[in-house]
Amino acid sequence: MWTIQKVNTLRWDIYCKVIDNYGDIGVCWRLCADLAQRGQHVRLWVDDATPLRWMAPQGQAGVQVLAWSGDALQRLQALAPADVLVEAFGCELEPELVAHYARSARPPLWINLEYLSAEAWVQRCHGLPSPVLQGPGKGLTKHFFYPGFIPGTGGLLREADLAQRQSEFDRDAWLTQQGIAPNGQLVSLFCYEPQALGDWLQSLAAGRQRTNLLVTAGRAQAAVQAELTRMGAPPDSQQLGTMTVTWLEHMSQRYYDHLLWACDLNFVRGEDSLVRALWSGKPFIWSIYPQADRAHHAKLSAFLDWLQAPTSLRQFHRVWNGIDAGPLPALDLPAWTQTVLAARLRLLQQADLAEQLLLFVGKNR
Ligand code: TRH
Repeated sequence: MWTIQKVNTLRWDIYCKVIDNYGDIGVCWRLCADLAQRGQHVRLWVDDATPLRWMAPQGQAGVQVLAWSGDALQRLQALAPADVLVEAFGCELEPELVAHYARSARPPLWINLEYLSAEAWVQRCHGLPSPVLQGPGKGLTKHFFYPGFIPGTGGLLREADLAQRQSEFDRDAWLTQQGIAPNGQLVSLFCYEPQALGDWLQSLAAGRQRTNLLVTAGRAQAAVQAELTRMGAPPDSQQLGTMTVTWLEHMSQRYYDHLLWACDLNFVRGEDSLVRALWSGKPFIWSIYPQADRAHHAKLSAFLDWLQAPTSLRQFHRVWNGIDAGPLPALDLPAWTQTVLAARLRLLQQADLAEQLLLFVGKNR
């Protein structure tokens, strides 16, 4: 069990660059909101805040969103000095911004928040300091903070009120409110362009069981539409054999959680939705973010090892992620549910990421 230590209210500058997709801003927003809910004052500097319009339309008291643009320095100079500086996912601060922090009477604790991985090296690298030897930040020290699935890593984002929200969730009421028909099994789809998508859609349409496939906005919808066209069906089909297709709009992060909680099976992708799928306790299939050098193969394998995935779940992931050729194995939702619930239990015994970050700052500042 971890010890909860009180940390004073600190001022945080968190920097985020939207590279592609929604993971960078999704994780950063969630972290900012979580810290603010724990009494911290957070400034989120982001180069493109557009996705926050649908991701977090309600905003969050204690979080100020600022444009990370060419004139950021002028704005920064007018603000109270930060206690903690977080560079998310290797987004590099411009030299003049680094110089500003270095000149401060008490420079902030500088943290590099890294991508999530279940690989063994994460535990070794988590928390390591890296003194800055040259340039405008000379004399400062960066600290590497790695999220992770096991003790000795930075943990996963999990808001303090998540379990309560989940226990109060009324699935039927939510589905009615969203206009989603609970036709047969409910499956949510958030993915890139998996090779096996066409075969998967065909098997759902020809299945004995009825499925309502809930396709999230953006790339997942474009990928499904392309496959439907290839199959000779209208791209905006709503019914294909035993498969109903529901085309979703972009929803807020809170509502996306509800979607995961409401479904019998979730397809997720990237980083943040994977974590949310774990918290949902529902069986899921993960599209890992593909990397040119195939580094994601080892990353996926490490995750499936940690998950203690049974053979069918492992094989489904390998085919879904284009590592093995098809066919996709049959779904085994009861077994996969047990796997996810056991994994969630292991995670619940570890401190969450915001808690760990606060402890880390308390210790190193
Ligand atoms: O969008 P992603 O594929 O993000 C990826 C990964 O983070 C990857 O590691 C990174 O390198 C790359 O971006 C640049 O998937 P992810 O991480 O799940 O982020 C999606 C976010 O969008 C998540 O916070 C959930 C949120 N979301 C909504 O808020 N509403 C929605 O309707 C949907 C579908 C998602």
